[in-house]
Parts: sequence; structure tokens; C-alpha cells
Amino acid sequence: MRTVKAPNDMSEILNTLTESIKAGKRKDAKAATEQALSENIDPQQILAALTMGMDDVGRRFKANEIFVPEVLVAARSMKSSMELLEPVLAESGYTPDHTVIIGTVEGDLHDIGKNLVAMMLKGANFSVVDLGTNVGAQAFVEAAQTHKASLIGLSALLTTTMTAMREAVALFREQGLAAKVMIGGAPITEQFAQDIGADGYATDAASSVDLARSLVA
Ligand code: B1M
Repeated sequence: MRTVKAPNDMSEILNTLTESIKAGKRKDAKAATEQALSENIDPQQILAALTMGMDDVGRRFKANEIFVPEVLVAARSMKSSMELLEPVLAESGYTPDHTVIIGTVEGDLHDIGKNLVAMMLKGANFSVVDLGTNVGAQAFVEAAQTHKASLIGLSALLTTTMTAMREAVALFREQGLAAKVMIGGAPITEQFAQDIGADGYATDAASSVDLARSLVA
């Protein structure tokens, strides 16, 4: 039997969900997701509530109101909820509109910032394929083709691996990839992004969501 919830009850559950993500309360977020699913709330509305929470986290991170640890706990709460929601979304035929291939470039093993960017992008409904660290340019090309990606995200933390970033973008252009390229990492600047022909540069994980959205718009 299917029970249709009154809009007020429904918005209360979704509101609890958004607030739990904002506060990084994983158990509460999971419980609210379970409740929302058991109440037959539209999975896309549940996803919208989760995304709203992560958007707020991104906004406060950008404004320096919260820092990396708070973003990580929020992202982990989001992940727990998504584990429950994803099978239901898949069953209802929903797939994210855009796929991002992300990785740290060849020669570079730093991944804390890249992981944060990947989490925020997932929180913003991008399908994210994370290739990890020390990723060669050709591996990005192959993954972008396999997954029909809209975006490729390159991260570098070392001044020495900025060269690998330049070479990767050159290869993408040579191969005529349709995917837009966004780059970031501590030594990266807007000027460098322009110099190597990337489509965009983001200073932090929250800005990477804004950038990704604008590049696929
Ligand atoms: Co290394 N390391 N490290 N390190 N390390 C730095 C980067 C360094 C600045 C430290 C220093 O000397 N002061 C320096 C680089 C100097 C330079 O190139 N100019 C350095 C060095 C030299 C090295 C080694 C060479 C040290 C050695 O072995 N002699 C070695 C290199 C290994 C290699 O990569 N081949 C090395 C190794 C390591 C560890 C393994 C010990 C560890 C990495 C662990 C890991 O990542 N799993 C490590 C760490 C932790 C650091 C510091 C301390 C912290 C980096 C970090 O995680 N920051 C770093 C010094 C520092 O930055 N204070 C340092 C936190 C993270 C949230 O920020 O990564 O900047 P960040 O990401 C931000 C933005 O940059 C942006 O958004 C993120 C979140 O807001 N962003 C993107 C990142 N990627 C993005 C992609 C985007 C968009 C935005 O689009 C796709």
C-alpha cells in the first residue's frame, strides 16, 4: 500500500535531512534518509534536500566560516545517505546528468584536496570517477572516453608536477576530447590555467562546484 504524505510532514523530514548534512550528523542524516525512503518521498526530492545541505556547506567553506574537518564530516554524512539513496534512484531510472573524471596528475601523490573536490562534486549530483593519484595523461583520456565525461578535473600540489598538468591538457586538445578541463591545487593560478589552455580554475572545493556547474551549463 502506498501512503501519500501531507506536504508538511514531508518538508519536515527533508528539512531534517538538509540540517543533518549541514551539521555533519551522519547518524541523523542516515535516519532521516531511511525515514524519507520508508515514507515513499520522491527520491529526487531526497537528493535535492541532501544537495541543498552540501551547497550550504560549500558556501560557508568559501566564506571561511567552516574549515576542512567540517566539510569532511558533512561529506561523509552525505556519502552515508547516498549509499541508501543510490539504489532507489537507479531503480527509478535517475542518473546524474554529468560525469567528471578527476585525479592528481602524474608524479604527484597528494590527494587530500582532490578528495575534497571529488566529495563536493558528488554532493552536487555529479557522477565522479576518481582515478586517484599519479595519473598519467593517457589514463584521463581513456576514462573520459569510456565514461563519456563532460568534465576532467586535474589536481596538482607540487610546482614540479604543474608541467604534467600542462602536458595533460595538451594531450586532451590533441585528441579532440569534448570534455571541459578544470584544474586546481595549491600552486595553481588563474594565469597558469589560461596559459595551458584549461577551461577553468578553482581555488577550493566549494568553488570547484560553482566552476563545474558553469562549465556544463
Ligand atoms: Co607534500 N608538499 N610533499 N606531502 N604537502 C606540500 C604541497 C608542500 C607545499 C610542503 C612544503 O614544502 N611547504 C611542498 C610542495 C612545494 C612545492 O612544490 N613548491 C610538498 C613537498 C615538497 C612534498 C614532497 C616532495 C616531500 C618530499 O618527499 N621531499 C613529497 C612529494 C610526494 C609526491 O607527491 N610525489 C610530499 C609528500 C607529502 C605527503 C605524502 C607526506 C602528504 C600527502 C598526503 C596525501 O595527500 N594523501 C603531504 C602533505 C599533507 C602536504 C601538505 C602539508 C598539505 C597538503 C594538503 O593536503 N593540504 C602541503 C603543505 C601545505 O599545503 N601546507 C605539502 C590540504 C588540502 C585540503 O588543500 O591540497 O591545497 P589542497 O586542496 C585545496 C585547493 O588547492 C583546491 O581545493 C582543495 C580544497 O579546498 N584544489 C582543487 C585541489 N585540487 C583541486 C582540483 C580542482 C579544483 C580545486 O579541480 C579539479
